[in-house]
Amino acid sequence: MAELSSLRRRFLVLLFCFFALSSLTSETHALPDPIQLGDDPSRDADPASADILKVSMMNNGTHLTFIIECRSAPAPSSVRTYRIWLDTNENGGATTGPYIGADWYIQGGGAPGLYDCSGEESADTSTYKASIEVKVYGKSICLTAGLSDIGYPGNVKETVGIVASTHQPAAMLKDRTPDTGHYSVVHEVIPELPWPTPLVIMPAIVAAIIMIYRQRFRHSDQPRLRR
Ligand SMILES: [Ca+2]
Ligand SMILES: [Ca+2]
Repeated sequence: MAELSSLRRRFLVLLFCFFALSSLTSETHALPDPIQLGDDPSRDADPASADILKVSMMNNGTHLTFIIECRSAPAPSSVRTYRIWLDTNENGGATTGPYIGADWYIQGGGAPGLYDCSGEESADTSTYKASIEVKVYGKSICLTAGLSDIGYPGNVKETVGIVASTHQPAAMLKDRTPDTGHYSVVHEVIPELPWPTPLVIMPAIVAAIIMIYRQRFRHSDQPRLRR
């Protein structure tokens, strides 16, 4: 009977470890703390859902995520888009648009995706490069693109230029941050959590959990000599 109870507990431990591992895997993919790139004035654009207040970025070593916070919940649609412009190459880049010199833009709304705008006359003639992930949380929209899709690390210069913008209707500029110029992020900041790291960390954490529970069960499985 005691053995059956012990087996049941061990089964529960394995179940717990499975869920802990699942949770860690998804957290590691989402995760690191955002780096705030800058604030933008409130009410310098209408509607509120296209008025940028703040832009941040984070990465997990394989993907870059940009978070654009607006005055009200972002609403990407066929007529309202949210873009992150990246200047990653030393030469060339867009010749028109909110960020002249940008090589890429990541777009939420419209036809979402990563677009190559290097050397294009207009952002509207840019070339679709890869799919992205678009999510809206409260008043923020998160745009996630693969680092390898922008040519990282080989084709990314030492300092990357970044601009966030909103457009409505179609490609007409609504808001831009910063209002002039661009944010700069050093190349070395991009990979914060290189991919092999989770492979080392996760098994170590799971092993620690198993050891702790084994210790506890060993104690509780011992026969009680007295009350
Ligand atoms: Ca604004
Ligand atoms: Ca602005």
